[in-house]
Order: sequence, then structure tokens, then C-alpha cells
Amino acid sequence: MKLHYSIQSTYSQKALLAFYEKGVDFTPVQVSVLDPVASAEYKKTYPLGKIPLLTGDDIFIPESTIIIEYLENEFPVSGTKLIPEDKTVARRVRFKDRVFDLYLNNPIATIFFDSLKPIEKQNPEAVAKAHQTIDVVYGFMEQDLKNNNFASGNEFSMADCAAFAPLFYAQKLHSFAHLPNISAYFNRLMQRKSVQRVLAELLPALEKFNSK
Ligand SMILES: N[C@@H](CCC(=O)N[C@@H](CS)C(=O)NCC(=O)O)C(=O)O
Repeated sequence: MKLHYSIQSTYSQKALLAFYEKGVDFTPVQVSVLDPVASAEYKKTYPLGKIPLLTGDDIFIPESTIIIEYLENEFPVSGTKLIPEDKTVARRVRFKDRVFDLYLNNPIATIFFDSLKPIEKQNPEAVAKAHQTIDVVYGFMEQDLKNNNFASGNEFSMADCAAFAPLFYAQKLHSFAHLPNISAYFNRLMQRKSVQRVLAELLPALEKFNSK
């Protein structure tokens, strides 16, 4: 299986965490979606141009969540169970996964990419809305994490794969340092081997990006 991804990409980090948690091997294929030439080339494989993408002999699976669903179906007994067997518990995990993608990850991306634009092209209204949305999500995460170790209950799941990357970038873009339960949760995530493997690849790449 080939995983097409870029380490700086939040949704790629989500998929990588799932592979590492499950201990499933893959062949990495780096895609620089921010480079117009590389992106145009990649769109010949996947016209929407989005990463991550999982391909193989008889599979073509875009979308981080669907990749994780596939891993869980194909390797149900390998490593961490990312989507629980119990249907109700699984539904809660899927709900949190959607919330973190749509209302945490996407707003963080809005803030980040806006900050890279020249001032006349920036969109303060969209950025303000993104910050408001994140505050709402932080509000219920802080509440939930009072009684739970992880994003959906007490077991690590797909929801945590979805939460890590946006929270990592949020440290600089929309701090949660004043929220003790989210902060403690983030520290718990930072201790996981899967997260440390992602960071081992991400931190040097970020240093390179920041020194440009
Ligand atoms: N819903 C998709 C989102 C994927 C996504 O937006 N990926 C970004 C990188 S984090 C991307 O490919 N951006 C390039 C582009 O939009 O052209 C998923 O969960 O995989």
C-alpha cells in the first residue's frame, strides 16, 4: 500500500497516526501539494489534489477518515482499535472525528493559510469566524476531557488521530494553554509513540519551512 502524503499536512498526520497506532506497514509517497508543479502532477492521480490518499493493487482511498475505516476493517486485531466494535461507542468516535476535522482542523487551516497571504489578500472576517468556531470546540472539549482521558471516552481512537494535528498547530495559532483539561490531554497525546514518530518527521520539516 502506498500512502501519498506530506508530513506538514494535518490530515496526513491523522492518517499516519492511524498507521503507527495499528502497526500497519505502508510505502510513503511524498506529495508537495503547496508546490504548483507537484500539485498539478498529483492531480493526474487524484483530480481533487487532496492528501492523504491510500493506493494499492485494488484500492484507491482518499479522505483520512475513510483510510482509517479501511485500516480498521482490514486489520481489526492489529495494534490499537481505532473504531470500537460497539456501534454506539463507534458512532460517538465518528462524531468527534467529524467535529475535529470540520470545526477544529479546517478553521486552523483557515488561520494558518491566511497568515501566509499578503495583507491585502487576507480575510479578517473568515479568520475571526475560524477563531470563534475553535472556541466553541474548545468549550466542549474542555468539558468532555474533565472525565475522559481521550477525545471520545477513555480509549485512544480515530477521534484522537483527528485531534492531534490541529491541536499541535493550535499551540501557536489559537492557544489552549489556559484550558487545563485540553492541555493535559495534549500532553497525554504527546507521550504516545505514534505521535512521537510523527513529530520525529514533522519537526525537522517545520524547521526547514520556518527558516525559508
Ligand atoms: N477531508 C480531507 C481533507 C484533506 C485536505 O484538505 N488535505 C490538505 C492538506 S492538510 C490538502 O490536500 N490540501 C491541498 C489542496 O487543497 O489543494 C481528508 O480528511 O483527508
